[in-house]
Amino acid sequence: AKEPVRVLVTGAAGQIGYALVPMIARGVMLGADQPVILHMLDIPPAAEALNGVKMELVDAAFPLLKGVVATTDVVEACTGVNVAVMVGGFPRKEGMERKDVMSKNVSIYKSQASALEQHAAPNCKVLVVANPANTNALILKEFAPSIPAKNITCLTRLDHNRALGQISEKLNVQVSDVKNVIIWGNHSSSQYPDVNHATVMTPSGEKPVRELVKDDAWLNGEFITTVQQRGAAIIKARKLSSALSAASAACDHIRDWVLGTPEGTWVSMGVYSDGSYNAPAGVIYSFPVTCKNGEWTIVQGLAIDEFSRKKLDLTGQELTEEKELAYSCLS
Ligand code: NAX
Repeated sequence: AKEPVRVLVTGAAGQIGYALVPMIARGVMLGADQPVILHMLDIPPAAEALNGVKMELVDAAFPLLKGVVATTDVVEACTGVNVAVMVGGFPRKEGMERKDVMSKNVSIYKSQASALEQHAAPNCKVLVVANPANTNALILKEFAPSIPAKNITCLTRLDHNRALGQISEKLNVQVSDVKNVIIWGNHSSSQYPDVNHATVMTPSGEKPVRELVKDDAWLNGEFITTVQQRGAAIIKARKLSSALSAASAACDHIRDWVLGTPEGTWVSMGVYSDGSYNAPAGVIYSFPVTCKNGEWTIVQGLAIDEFSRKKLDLTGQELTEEKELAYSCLS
């Protein structure tokens, strides 16, 4: 039997946490044959709710779940974890300045970076979900210098999956037949969902999305804004932000990272930028990546047209500004 993998979920008493922990305990994240021990962290005001989640995990009698740590102590939460999914953060409240929200999250991610650096298992893989996801991940990276930069990522897979979903709805095809969309840049409304290299599997082989959709106005307009604004549309409809889709995307992200992407398929991940595609280096930027042996690699050599270039630059510029804002909160 395999050794259990320890998976940390921060903000585990929140709504994404509530959707995510049962998925992890069912093997959706790491495989149906991989036992797990869940480490759940939240803050003291949520301690009772967190304990309730722990009670439900016990009651669900998940065969793969070999243990649950539910705590408000960040050191206890981080100790020995192999995977860390960072969902906890400070939400933007009405009337709050961008700088105030950034400042709260910078201080959270700075201290959690140190705890992970000192107490997580070697080679721990980190996924930041909490917003501003890219910049929280960057702060985590900066304050955990002994964790390799390649081990720190942020979630743009939800946006990627939303783009696949929109194409599948438009063409009335199975979502599993659509692949290789790309989310470039920031997990914010400046992100650029790009279909220029995306394909659909049809009875007569793989076809470019653009050839099948035959509606460039839609692909360059409504499609992009729908994906960019989808989070807001969910809030409007549900009066709560995306949770089950976010949890599912977090599982997809870690599963593909650990177990690999299928041959010929790439996915979107926010990773530490080396300046590929002339994106700004030194920010966490979402790129198309393939994964093998537990490591991601940016897909290289894709053609970027003028329309795309502007959008890649715009979202990159926003990330550079967020980085500056985050650093100004440190001093
Ligand atoms: P909730 O407010 O329901 O849950 C957040 C939880 O984090 C709360 O239980 C809170 O007590 C806890 N928390 C706060 N500070 C903490 C700290 N220092 N340590 C540990 N836990 C702490 O929010 P939820 O809807 O679950 O969303 C969580 C985060 O995901 C938000 O930042 C949200 O903006 C972000 N999202 C990111 C997405 C992405 O694709 N990257 C999509 C979904 C989501 O909007």
